[in-house]
Amino acid sequence: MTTLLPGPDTVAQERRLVTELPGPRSRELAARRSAAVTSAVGSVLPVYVERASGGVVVDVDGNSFIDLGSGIAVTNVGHAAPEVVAAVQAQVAAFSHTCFMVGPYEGYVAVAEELDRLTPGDHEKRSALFNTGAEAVENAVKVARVATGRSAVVVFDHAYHGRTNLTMALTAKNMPYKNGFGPFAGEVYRVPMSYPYRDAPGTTGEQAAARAFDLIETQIGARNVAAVLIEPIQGEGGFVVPAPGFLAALSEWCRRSGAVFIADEVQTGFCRTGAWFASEHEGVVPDLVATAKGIAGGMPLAGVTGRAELMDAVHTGGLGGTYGGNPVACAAALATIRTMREQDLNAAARAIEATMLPRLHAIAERTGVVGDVRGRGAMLAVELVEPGTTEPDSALTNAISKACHAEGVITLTAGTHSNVLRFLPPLVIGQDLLTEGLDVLDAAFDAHAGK
Ligand code: PLZ
Repeated sequence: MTTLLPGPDTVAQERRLVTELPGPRSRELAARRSAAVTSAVGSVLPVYVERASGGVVVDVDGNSFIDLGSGIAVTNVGHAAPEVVAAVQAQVAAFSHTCFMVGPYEGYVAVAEELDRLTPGDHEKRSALFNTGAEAVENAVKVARVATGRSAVVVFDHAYHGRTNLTMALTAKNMPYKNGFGPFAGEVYRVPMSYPYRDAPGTTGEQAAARAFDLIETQIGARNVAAVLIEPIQGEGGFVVPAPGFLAALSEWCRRSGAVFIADEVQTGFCRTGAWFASEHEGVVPDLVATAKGIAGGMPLAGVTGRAELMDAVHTGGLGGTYGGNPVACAAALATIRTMREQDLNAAARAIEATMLPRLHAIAERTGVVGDVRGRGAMLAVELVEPGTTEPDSALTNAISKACHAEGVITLTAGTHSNVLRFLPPLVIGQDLLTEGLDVLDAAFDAHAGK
């Protein structure tokens, strides 16, 4: 009953292409897919996955890819992390579902304890568990509205918060997330983000925040604001790191105005940036934190954690869901967090930054097509522009990303203008594998933007 699935020890940690891409079995699956799966759901890679382990993903034709995407910042502990696999197997054999709202169990409580401990601030906290990042964000807004008795939610340019009706409204980018899907939820107000690369040179975090406050105060009214919601480093929006002081100024404004400061740490959380949560880099203590993705090593789980008096302001039964805090997902989360502690994956993320940043800066200098290199820890990106300008170059971004895929390296793009190449390697990725991935990236830049 406790047989382990193949882990990092049994799947070679290597890049190895043995067929053309996509290979014959992937092509067969693509044909079946187009006859069975809606074209409304897209995929980045042209190949179909058979297994994954540590820092590699193996396709159905036996091609092995270096993963610099972690399934969009999810498998921070690596694919098929042994402790997570064992915990899931044990839990699924014991019981896989009762519904916490029907028959509660320890795993949910233990995950809440971990979240209450790990999220910034040593105040009294409470947590609730859900399935997806969008659900977590949406529930954080529900809590903020009940706790304040107010309705307005302030969000930022380039923000991404999900695909449900409320979170589409909270998300900035029209295509592909919102186009045609309205009408959207009301009482959502968007203000400018601090975006050091694109703001006037020298704009401080405080100045960028003042620009937002002026709009909030003139167009919404501070006393109508239930919450200010922000990703401490924007994810889908292009790994935008706000200027120092921006987040702290927002948090302070919320405190003064009686609004709830919500950090969407769905993509930044769980060691991704070299800290448990990205808010910590700015010394910011959010009132509520939304988590998902990296929390459970690939199982669907999400959380809202925050000040006890806010979380407990909601009437009993007001938050929940059939699967929220599923026992198998909770077991995976506890094993994931244990692995992160034992292997010090915050240090691993910082080591990845130390390896990658100089390489990304070298690409910027060599090619002249990179306007900005940014990010923290193992959440790094380059923003591609036409040489000598700040004009976004999405075609080049796409070409380089595809060239990496063709050579067996999984890369992702991001950005309002789709001109950001982003890197989110599993934090357990070996140094050799990472270096090889960067060599492939170098070659892709040289082939498409070489001088
Ligand atoms: N908040 C900050 O990054 C999910 C979206 C991929 P879900 N990001 C990946 C896509 O195109 O759908 C995300 C995020 C931040 C919320 C979410 C939403 O998390 O688990 O996808 O609902």
